Amino acid sequence: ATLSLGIAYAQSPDLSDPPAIEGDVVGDHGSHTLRMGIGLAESSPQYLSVQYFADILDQRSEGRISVNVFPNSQLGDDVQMMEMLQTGSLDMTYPSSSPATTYVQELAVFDLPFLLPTREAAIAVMQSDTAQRMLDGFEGTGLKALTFSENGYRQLTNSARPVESPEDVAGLDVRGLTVRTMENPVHLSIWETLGANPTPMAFGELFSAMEQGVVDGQENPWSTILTSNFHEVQDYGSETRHVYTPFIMMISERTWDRLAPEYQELVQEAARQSAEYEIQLATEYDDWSREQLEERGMQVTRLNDEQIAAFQEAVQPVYDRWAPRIGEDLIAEIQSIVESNQ
Ligand code: TK8
Repeated sequence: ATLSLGIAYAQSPDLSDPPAIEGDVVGDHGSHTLRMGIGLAESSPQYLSVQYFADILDQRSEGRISVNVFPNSQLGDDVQMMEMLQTGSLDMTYPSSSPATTYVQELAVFDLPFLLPTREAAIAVMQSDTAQRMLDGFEGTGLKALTFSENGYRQLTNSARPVESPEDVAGLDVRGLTVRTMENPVHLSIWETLGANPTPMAFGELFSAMEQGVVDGQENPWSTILTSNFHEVQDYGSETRHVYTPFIMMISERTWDRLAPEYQELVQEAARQSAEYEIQLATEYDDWSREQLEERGMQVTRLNDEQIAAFQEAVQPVYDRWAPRIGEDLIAEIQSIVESNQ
């Protein structure tokens, strides 16, 4: 976009091309058009990788399986679209893991703050048997979970003040920040514990809620903040990296059951390949997006180790409260994957 000042901003970082599509063409088992709704914009890693998913299916089925993608939450938010998959009124969606905890409670482990310290560790966890068990946990819900991919490290933005400590969130002489959270109890607990006024809300309603001052802030990865134009309504950002949340690509069980086994295999394989590509794009987008946000006028605070530690300490009650419910064994399992993949 060219602003009136004449500044032309880059629309995306130098992105890797999608890997060449390999593998045989599958047999003719009839034609299918899969409608997929996603929350994010056309410029997001999520959308770009879904295009690759569609290309794989198109090429390897010789055009018999096509995917129509509806971005920008236009068909509904994560919660609504998962319900649409259950009833069969939508074929596919790609929500965050956090609102999907209503189906598979174990997924809430990803909502625990500061659990996954590096992207390498996060990827190892997403590719682990433990993670596969969570995907398998959807069986019988009407949703078939195909793969994890990266939503990413979440960062706090707001329109009220720079934030570099939990005290800045809570506000000492001023009121605590009103922060939109995903529809998930652990996230609610994180922001309550930090002294904010958490307000769970659908992602699709967030921009106008910030624009109208219904909430002061929100938290999402830099790439989402940029590709959703949140900088237009958020002056301050803080690199809190307080939680790493994945996406889960899903297909309606009704749709799945209508696909021939060879088509099912192809869809599963394409989902995995596109997830790998998505993770790569999300990685390429991450720091670049923060820089772009700064260029576009957002005041971004980088937190040093000590400042991060202060947040980590402040949210300890979230662990105390949630660890027993999420499962100490599961948390230990995740921690051991983290330790061997630092
Ligand atoms: C998009 C959502 C979004 C998530 C959120 O459908 O709600 O904040 O991070 O990206 O899944």
